[in-house]
Order: sequence, then C-alpha cells, then structure tokens
Amino acid sequence: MSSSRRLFFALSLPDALQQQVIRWRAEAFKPEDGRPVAAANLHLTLAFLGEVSAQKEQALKTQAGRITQAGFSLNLDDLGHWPRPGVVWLGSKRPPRALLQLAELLRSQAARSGCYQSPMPFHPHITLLRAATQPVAIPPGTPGWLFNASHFSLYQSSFEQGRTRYHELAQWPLGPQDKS
Ligand code: 2AM
Repeated sequence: MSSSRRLFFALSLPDALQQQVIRWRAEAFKPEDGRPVAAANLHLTLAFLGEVSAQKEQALKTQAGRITQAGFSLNLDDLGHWPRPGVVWLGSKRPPRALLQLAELLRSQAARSGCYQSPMPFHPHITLLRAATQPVAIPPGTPGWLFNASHFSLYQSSFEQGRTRYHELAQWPLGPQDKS
C-alpha cells in the first residue's frame, strides 16, 4: 500500500505561550488584518517536507533521531508582514545559532531524501495571521516572550472539515542549552 502525508518539522509553542500570544494578538491586530491561526496551530517550521511516502517518512524519522543538538532560548521580539503569501509573523531579531543549525540540518537531510527545499533563505517565524494581503499596521513591538526550545517535532498537516489541522507524529529531545 502506498500512502503519502504532508509533513513538516517544527517547534511547537508551549500551551501557556500559545495563550499569551493569542490574547496579545487580539489586541494588537484588527479583524480585517487577516485570519488568525488557531492557538493549537502556532508553530515555527524548521523544514517543510511536502507530500512524503511512508517509506521516506521512516527514513526522515531515523535521520532526525540521530540529531544531537543543544536546546536554545528564542527571544520572540520581531514582527513582520509578507503581503504576497499574506502572512503576518512573529520572529526573532537575532535567532540563536542552535536554531539555525537545527533547521539547516533538517533541511539538508530532507533535500538528500528528495524533498524539495526552497532556495529562499530560512527565516524562522511563527505565522500569526493568514490571508493578510492588504497593508497591515504592524505594532511597534512584542511583549518580548522568551521561548525555551527543548524538543522538535514532526507534524502532519491535514485539511479536515474546512480547517487545517496539525498532528504531532513524533518528537525528539534537544540537549542541554549551551550557555557559552
Ligand atoms: P507559513 O506558516 O509561512 O505558511 C505547514 O504548512 C508549515 O509549513 C507552515 O508553517 C508553512 O509556513 C510551512 N510551509 C508550507 N508550505 C511551504 C513551502 N512550500 N515551503 C516552505 N514552508 C512551507
């Protein structure tokens, strides 16, 4: 039997942070700015894999399990708007090197497994609003949340009853944070 699923590696936001972000978002943006991403769907994509066969999924999981990488803290202190994809995002002015290394590793493993990787530079972000194709007044700052990443996950994206849902399929721990 051959089945394929739409997959991506990502960092998920802890529940408490999800709630803080959506409460702040409700104040910071107008309803007409875009469609808010559901709290449970807030995540930072590390590597987008596209449609992946069960066999390739298994190979990608095995490779992900071999990653030894330190955890890190991410300062969520940046905001932006990409009008073409219609995305308003939350990010970091200075993403930690460990985050960039983790994404680079997952993206190169994905490319070697035949998953197309965009040539665009990796810009770590958490999508807050979609369908934001009109000009948006971006607030001057964020509350400056600090997000401690202690694991990364493989997600399946599916479209059910008119909604995008993300199911966590597996997760892997990151090592102790490098304080140097
Ligand atoms: P976005 O939030 O900027 O839209 C699941 O769809 C996740 O994978 C989302 O975070 C989405 O990024 C990202 N994604 C979807 N399609 C992608 C693509 N073709 N290239 C890179 N990332 C993609």
